[in-house]
Amino acid sequence: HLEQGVAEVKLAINETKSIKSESKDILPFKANSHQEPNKEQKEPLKPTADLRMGNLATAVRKSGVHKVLSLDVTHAPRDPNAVGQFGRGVILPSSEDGEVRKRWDEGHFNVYLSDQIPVDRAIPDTRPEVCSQAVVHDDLPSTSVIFCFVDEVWSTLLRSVHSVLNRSPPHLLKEIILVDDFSTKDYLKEPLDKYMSQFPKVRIVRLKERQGLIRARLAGAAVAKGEVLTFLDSHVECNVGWLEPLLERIYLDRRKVPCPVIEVINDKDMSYMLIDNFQRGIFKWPLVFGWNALSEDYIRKHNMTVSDPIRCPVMAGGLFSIDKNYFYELGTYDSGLDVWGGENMEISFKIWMCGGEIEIIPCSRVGHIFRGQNPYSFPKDRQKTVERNLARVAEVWLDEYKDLFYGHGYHHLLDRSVIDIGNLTEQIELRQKLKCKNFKWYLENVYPELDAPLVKAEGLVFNQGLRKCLTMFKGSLSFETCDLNKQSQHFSYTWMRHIRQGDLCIAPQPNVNSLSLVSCDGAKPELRWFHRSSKSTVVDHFIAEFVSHHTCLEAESRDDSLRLSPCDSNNSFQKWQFTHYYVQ
Ligand code: LR7
Ligand code: MN
Repeated sequence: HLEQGVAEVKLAINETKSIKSESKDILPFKANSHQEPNKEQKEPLKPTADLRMGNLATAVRKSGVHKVLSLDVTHAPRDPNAVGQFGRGVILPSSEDGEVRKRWDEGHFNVYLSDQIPVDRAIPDTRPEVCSQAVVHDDLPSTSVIFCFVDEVWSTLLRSVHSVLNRSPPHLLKEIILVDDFSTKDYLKEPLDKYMSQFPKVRIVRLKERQGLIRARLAGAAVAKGEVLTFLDSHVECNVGWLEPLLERIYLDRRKVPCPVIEVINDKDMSYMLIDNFQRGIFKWPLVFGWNALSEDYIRKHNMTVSDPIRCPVMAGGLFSIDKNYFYELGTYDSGLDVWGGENMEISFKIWMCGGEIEIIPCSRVGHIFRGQNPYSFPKDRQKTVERNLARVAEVWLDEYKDLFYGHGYHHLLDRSVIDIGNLTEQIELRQKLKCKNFKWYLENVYPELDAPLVKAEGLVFNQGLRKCLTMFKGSLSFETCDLNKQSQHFSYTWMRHIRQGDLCIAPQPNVNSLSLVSCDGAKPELRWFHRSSKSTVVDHFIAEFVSHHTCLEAESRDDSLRLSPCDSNNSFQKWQFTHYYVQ
């Protein structure tokens, strides 16, 4: 789509002499190499003049293209010998182990070490080589960068902010919005206000009570003035040239939602580690996010190079840009999601199913500290919070596939008298209003690799002892000679672990040792039968777990009826087999 030729990008520079760029040919100013050590280096947490990049340059907006501006004052940093400089890992003497341990829990990473590393340290430019030569449009939209945080560590919060200030073309960075999600730490109050007051582009929004990251991000979005919203976690380091490739994708199509490659800042030695190419965001059941390398086949088939955008079924959640108006058209996040978790699934399904696309942009790279644990407390139980969020997502977006979610260990969430997932009317109406596609479409078009059979097994239910098949006739159960043509012999074994035909499910009646048919209801644990539904096991029991782990479904040879009996691994009348099994 790009026009050829490099148009002028006129940059008006202040007296500040702190830009060092690789692409000197398009930057009409002299780069300063910064070799002299800075006097202030002993106090790494204090800002220096060269960090004040706020109004460094204003570009003339013209419709043309230019090479990605590799703005990076820190390529030649103030103090090349500083701790952790250039993204190097640091091994502290073991005599400091105690200090490291003492401060670890403040952030669940090496806070003691982080505090010694300059807030504007240089990191290696890990982009694929072609990225510095790539061109982007001159008239890209501007962005508001939104960091929400609760009790973030001072040095990592500052490093996040400085990496944005230093490595974003000023004319594209409208503002940085820090949303304080009701932090408890004093240093995040006046000291933070004071520190940030040096940077005209930084605004702080304070929430009056703990909202969680979803509603905190929404509070930031509500006051944002940029054309694009860029969300980042508050312990990141944006790499050289990170912003323009993201904005370029939105410029080309406002329904694209680009994410940077998320690289790793090591939680122990704080080194900046590059990650493998061709990784995409995926999920497995029950909606568990993960990374997955594109297959050789896929790469070959699509002729992909290392710098091509990678389509992602889901995003990790923390780092992405989105056209602000588009974000609102999509109805933002489900604001009923609490604290942490699941919102990445929600926004991903919403984007794909309602006409957008999620991509990872290899030329845009941001380091993130992956922590083993959340370093803040949850207002309610962590596990319950995440489960509830995921159940909301499943109910709104997964259609008939929601059984796969519940069926992977979340059966208990169906009992709404125990778990209140809140009102979903607004979300369901939104999906209708936006005329979003269904989840089947998503699976077929966006994530065909996902294994998502609607039931675990189906077909005839053969009893090994009787050598006959289960039959439902006029509301009762019996056995007949197996016949695939008879619908009365077709059952399925579902993710709810029901033995089901139509809307009827087989229910144990422990008092009379027999079985009945009742209407299926996922919330009723008594309808669940444990059956090893594996393609490799030929026949197996149906254990009525709710009655007892040792009670099994048995065929009665005398009158072709069904009964409950103590499980016996040698009794062939307790062994059953469906025609088809879909689960490994
Ligand atoms: O109540 C809260 N209020 C907040 O403001 C809880 C958190 N937060 C802030 C927090 O300070 C941080 O800046 O929200 C941000 C994200 O929280 P993290 O860093 O504890 O989350 P995470 O990195 O462990 O988890 C990932 O999944 C989350 C699910 O809700 C969010 O989407 C995070 O943004 C997301 N992080 C990433 O995508 C980075 C890469 C991780 C991976 C894979
Ligand atoms: Mn994080």
